Parts: sequence; structure tokens; C-alpha cells
Amino acid sequence: MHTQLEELVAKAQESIAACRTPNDILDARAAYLGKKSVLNGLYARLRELAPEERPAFGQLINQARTKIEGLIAAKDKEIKNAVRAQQVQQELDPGMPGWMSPFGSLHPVTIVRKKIEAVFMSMGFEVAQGPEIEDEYHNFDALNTPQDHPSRNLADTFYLQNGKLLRTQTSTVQIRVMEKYKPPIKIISPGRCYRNDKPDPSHSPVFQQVESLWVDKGISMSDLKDTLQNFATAMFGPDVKSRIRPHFFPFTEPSAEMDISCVSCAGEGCRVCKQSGWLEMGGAGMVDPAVLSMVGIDPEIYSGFAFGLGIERIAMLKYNIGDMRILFENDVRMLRQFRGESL
Ligand code: 2NL
Repeated sequence: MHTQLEELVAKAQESIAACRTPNDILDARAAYLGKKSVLNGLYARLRELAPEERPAFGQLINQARTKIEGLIAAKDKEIKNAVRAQQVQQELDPGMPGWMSPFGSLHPVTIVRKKIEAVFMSMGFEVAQGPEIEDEYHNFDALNTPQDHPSRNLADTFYLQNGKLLRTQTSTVQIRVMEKYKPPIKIISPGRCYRNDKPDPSHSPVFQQVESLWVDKGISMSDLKDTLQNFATAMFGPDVKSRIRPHFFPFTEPSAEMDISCVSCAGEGCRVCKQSGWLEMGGAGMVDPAVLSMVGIDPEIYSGFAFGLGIERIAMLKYNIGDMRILFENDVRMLRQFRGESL
């Protein structure tokens, strides 16, 4: 029986070495380790031996089994690797042209935001950022907004738990900067704002704003007008004019609305400017002394201007988009227009 085992292992070794395909491996495994295999039959024949001989011989059978299992596993791996290598060689044609990279683009609102940031940075403004989740103090109280002002209403502002809300303007960032730093302060704060508005051609509940703030000794309304004109020229070209009209905001005194001459008709009157020749750009004014006091800046020594611009509106004017919702649907046919667009 001993020699029979040795012969069996030798035979197995020979036929395993001859295996070429995964099927050959299956056959070899069945033949040498399966239920009907010679090896399996040897277990039954243990009973023919004297009881004291059985453990030693049982061990020999087990050793033979382990040896054959190892040989099969090694050959199996070898065959699988060879099959994989052959497949790769068939699939890989180094002469084939590569796939074109599916190049993306920046979103038009992002392109315009970066352009606005660059324009203001060239005028010496620094870019400040702050949280989109705010408290009533920074969004309303510090901006001198009365308790009964309609903008505080649930219908206009998204309130969260614990007195928190989604900022309705990035003035919150200006307040935080003024709380922390002394003048001179010359910053812009671009970012997302939230208002409980139904989407329509000129409104979206999520939109982006850039606010500008310059506080120092002797800052006046003429600095505001100058900054506005420089911005308009850099953004829309040398022929664009600007103007301000009286208005009211709780956080500025005096307050104004800013217009630029229509970029569509050069001031002649058209559909875009509703025949007026002018386009509204945003609100502005001299920071209310009450706001300066609240952040610990002495309004007897310092003054400042502030204004707010809607980025989507500027993007719509720049790219001739008639409906703000187009900017948020992200239809790839719209986005593709901006492939390769630089600032
Ligand atoms: C608009 C345009 C505006 C400001 C924002 C501002 C910020 C501080 C102090 C005073 Cl910290 N003002 N920002 C000023 C005027 C207009 O936004 O249409 N808002 C409703």
C-alpha cells in the first residue's frame, strides 16, 4: 500500500504537469481527489490493516492528499495567469488612438465670480469669506434692520433651528471682518445667499452675491462712484457708463441704487433695459453710522461705502441669458458653451 501511494502521487504529478486548460484542472481534481478517486478509496481500505497500523497509514494518505492539492492549486494559478496575459495581449493594441479627455468647463456663474474678484483685487480689495449658516445678529441686527422689517419674515428668510438662518446677503461677512479688524478695511465678500423666493426669470432661492466694503478715514460717495465705474469698465468695456440714484436701505445712509448703461443697446433703449437705456446693478450707500458703532468702529473718525451685486444677473448680461433658471438647470448644451473660457 505504501508503494501504491508513492506511485499515485507520481502519477498525479505527471498528469497535473500536463494540464493546459482550466478544464484539465477540473478533470485532474476529480480524478485524484474526487469521491471516486483511488486516493479516496484508500481510506476505506484502512480497515484491512491491523488497528495499530491504521493511524500511521492514515497520516500517509493525508500527506499524499495535501501534496496533490498543492500541486493542483499551483497549476491552476499558473493556467489562470496565462489565460489573463493572453486576453490582455488580444485587447491591448498600442497603435489604437486614445480616448479624447471629456474636458469640463467652469460654470458661467463661477467664471463671472472669478472675473469680479480679479477686477476688485486689481483695485486693492481683499477677498473675505464667511459662513452661509448665520445668526440673526449678523444677518439683521448688526445691519440696523428693524425688528418688523419684511426681510426678517418667514416668507423671505430660511430659518433653521436654534435661531440660525441661511444668510440672505454676504454683508454678514463684512460685519464679521469689521468686528475683528480695525480700518482701513477694503474687502469684497463673494458667496452664496438664500432667500425664500420662487424661481422665475430673475429670481432663485439660492444665488450668489458680491458685496464690497471700504472703510477708512475720509471715504466718501465719490469713492463709491469711482469704484463702480472702474468695475463697470473692467467688466463690460470702456464705453459703459454708470450712475447712482437715491434709494433706501436700513444699513446705509445715504443709500443709492447703481445703474450701468445698457450693454445690449449702448443706452439706446431695447428689450433688455426695458427701453430705459439703463440696467440696475445693485444697491449701495455709505455705511450707516449705527452699523459702524455696533461693530466698534467710531463713525466720528471713520466712514465707508458698501454695495452689493448679484452675480447671476451680471452673468446673464455678459452672456445674453434671458432666464436665470437656465443657469441652474445645468443643461450640458449650455455648459458646453463655456468650454475653454478663460477669465
Ligand atoms: C441690495 C444690495 C447692499 C450693502 C449691501 C452693506 C454692508 C455693510 C454695511 C452696509 Cl456691512 N451696507 N452692504 C449696502 C447697500 C446695498 O446690497 O440690493 N441689498 C438689498
